[in-house]
Amino acid sequence: MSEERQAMIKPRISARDAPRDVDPRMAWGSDVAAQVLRRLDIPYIALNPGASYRGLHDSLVNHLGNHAPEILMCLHEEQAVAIAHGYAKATGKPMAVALHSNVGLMHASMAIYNAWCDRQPMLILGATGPVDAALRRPWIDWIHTSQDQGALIRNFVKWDDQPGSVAAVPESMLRAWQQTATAPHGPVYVCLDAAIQEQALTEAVAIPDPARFRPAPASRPAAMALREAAELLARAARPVILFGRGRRTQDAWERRVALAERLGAAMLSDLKAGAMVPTDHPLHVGEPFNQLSQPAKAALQAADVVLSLGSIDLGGVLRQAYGRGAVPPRIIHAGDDIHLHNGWGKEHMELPAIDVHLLGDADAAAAELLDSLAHRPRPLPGATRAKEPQDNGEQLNLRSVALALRAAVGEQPVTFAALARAWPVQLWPHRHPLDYLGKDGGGGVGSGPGLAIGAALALKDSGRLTVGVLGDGDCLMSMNALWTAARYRIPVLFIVANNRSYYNDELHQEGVARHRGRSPANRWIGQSIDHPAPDIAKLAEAQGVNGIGPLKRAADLQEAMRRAVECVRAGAPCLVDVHIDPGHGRHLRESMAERPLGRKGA
Ligand SMILES: Cc1ncc(C[n+]2csc(CCOP(=O)(O)OP(=O)(O)O)c2C)c(N)n1
Ligand SMILES: [Mg+2]
Repeated sequence: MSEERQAMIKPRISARDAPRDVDPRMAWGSDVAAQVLRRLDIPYIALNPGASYRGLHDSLVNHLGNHAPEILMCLHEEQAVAIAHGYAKATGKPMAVALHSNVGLMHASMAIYNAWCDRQPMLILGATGPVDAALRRPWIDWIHTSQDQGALIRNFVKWDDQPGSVAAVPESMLRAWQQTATAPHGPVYVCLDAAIQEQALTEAVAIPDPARFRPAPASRPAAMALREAAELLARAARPVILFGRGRRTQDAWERRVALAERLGAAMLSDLKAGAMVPTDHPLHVGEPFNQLSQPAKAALQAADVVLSLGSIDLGGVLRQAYGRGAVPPRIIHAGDDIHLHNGWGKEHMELPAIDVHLLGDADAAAAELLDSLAHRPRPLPGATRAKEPQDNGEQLNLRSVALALRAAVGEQPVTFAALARAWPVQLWPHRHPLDYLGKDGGGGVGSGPGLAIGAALALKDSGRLTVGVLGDGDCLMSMNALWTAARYRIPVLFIVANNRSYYNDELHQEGVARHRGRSPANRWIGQSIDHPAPDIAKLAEAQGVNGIGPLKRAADLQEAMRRAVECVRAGAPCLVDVHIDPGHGRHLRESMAERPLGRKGA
């Protein structure tokens, strides 16, 4: 690769981290791995250091010059993976992560599980102490070597490998890349033996041109199934489209909307998947759901054909709408997720009855159906647009936080990279594929800060403002992710919906107590994060992130949000800690009261 080509790849995010005296000669085993990363155009590698990959670390710094890829240092491996996850959500592209042998991988495993359940790509490089026992240093190399490291995470990565020689490294990494970048996506793991990394090269190692190992294009569902689906939809009187996982591109967005409009179909979108269609479109029913809303249930109960485009939990949606026993309408499902179901995890969800299976890319299916279906004019139902909200200026809740943020942001587009429970989505409709990136996939609390940082890193030059609305429990679990945002000046706004509680679980305790005829009054014990309430703004400040709060009065919201948005627009991260009253978890509380042992939340 020419010097100009290398310089073109990506701007540095930290000029401070440019090393001196770079050695461009490829002379060590790990130089080969580093060169493959560069040729794959991977812009960043998030890591927490460890001696098991000191060879690779040296190659990234002293051979590549800490550029293309550039190191993003993290204070915990879980954050490194969550950042790569957020980056993938925003771009659809894999970043790299480097993880120390077994212990680093153990720390990272929850975040890998989240990325796996969210079907996001990333290339994870791990390491082990020398496989050859004769090369191990006493003690430390023995506790940091294990027989089959991939086994720790094999159940929730798409592919893993441990190349047995330097010469085998390029193929292993190219295959990993091809696997992670080919749909359906998932993280991949390549474990580099420390001895192989530290081996001096005795002969040139050829690195094949990655252009010849590209991921396959998205797969088009079978023509026969597409015809069958089109026929069903053409005859449908009351079709409903369930939008699940899809591409975050304007093209794909427009085709989804055009398909719904062509069919006059009701649109339902899923909070887990993120923005897939405009949530204030006249055909859109209710708010994006986590659990089905009443209007969504009613639309499904009235439907004669349901088209699922990448639905994450089709079986669960059908169960909620029709119960056991009732006969659901004809079901068409487009998606390729089935290729990842391995039986270890149950993230495939309940098995849905499917009449027409469009096995392949859901957006490709939407495009094909759009081409083959004639326009059938149908009156559009009245818009479910929310009334323009008024802020009475008195209550401090997520609604007033959302209104204050919106006033501060004005016309600038916002990307919500994480949304705390009970965020009033209806006040802030999704109108662009990057408006909301969906949930964390695996329900692993502690994901929010890293996801927001990764998305903000990806979007820093896009003109969008990246916001992570985090629960206090979520934020506190991964507070040290913020240091990375400060260190690399990643412009991200964290808003902490701080109810001083693991409130989701408080509600579970209330439900269980009621079910057992016991006192719900004790629900807060072992759940409340109060007395003392951690000062989250100070925890941010302590790591170099501007911290505002804790805000306890609605009257202070406007000014706080104005300052916060100004700070992020100037290129720096900022956190606003808002002490909200958990009362607006009302929906959840009511439904728990209806079904005391309902499995709400994780
Ligand atoms: C790693 C992990 N630990 C514990 C849980 C169980 N859990 C689910 S939601 C939740 C509460 C999260 O608290 P917070 O982020 O403050 O949100 P809140 O429910 O208060 O809105 C907990 C502890 C989990 N899902 N993941
Ligand atoms: Mg909380």
